[in-house]
Amino acid sequence: MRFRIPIVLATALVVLTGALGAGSAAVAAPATKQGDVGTNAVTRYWIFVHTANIQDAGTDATVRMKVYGTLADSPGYVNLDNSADNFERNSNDTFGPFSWFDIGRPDFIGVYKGSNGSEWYPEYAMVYSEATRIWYQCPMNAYYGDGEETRWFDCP
Ligand SMILES: [Ca+2]
Ligand SMILES: [Ca+2]
Repeated sequence: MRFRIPIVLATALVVLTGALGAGSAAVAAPATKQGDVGTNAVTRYWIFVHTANIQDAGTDATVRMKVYGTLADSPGYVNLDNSADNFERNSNDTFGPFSWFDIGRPDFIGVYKGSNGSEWYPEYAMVYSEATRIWYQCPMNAYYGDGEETRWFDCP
């Protein structure tokens, strides 16, 4: 009799621990939140950038973008480059397709500019989802200097 209570308590603890473990596993299982590349169906995305039509707006620097969605994020910063001379004054550059796990609705973007080119003045970016067939608008109107810099913009 004298060992019965501790054994019951130990059993209760094991059950409780098991329940807690199962609970956190259930919460963690759907990897569909910001900070994650997600596990949903793969969708193709396109990225469009308009560089402003003002003096010295263009650059030859490296530009990379990360898209933060309501369900997940793009897998890191993707390099924005194609065969054209990109990010010149008043230019429209389209990049893609990029195959990512569904990020949901684009919430905001992070845009990196390298120091290997002059200043840059992008006016806006758009992210297109082939799943929803919507161009999501991300106003920028930002001035990047000669140096390396990352800035973030809402896609309201
Ligand atoms: Ca250029
Ligand atoms: Ca290029």
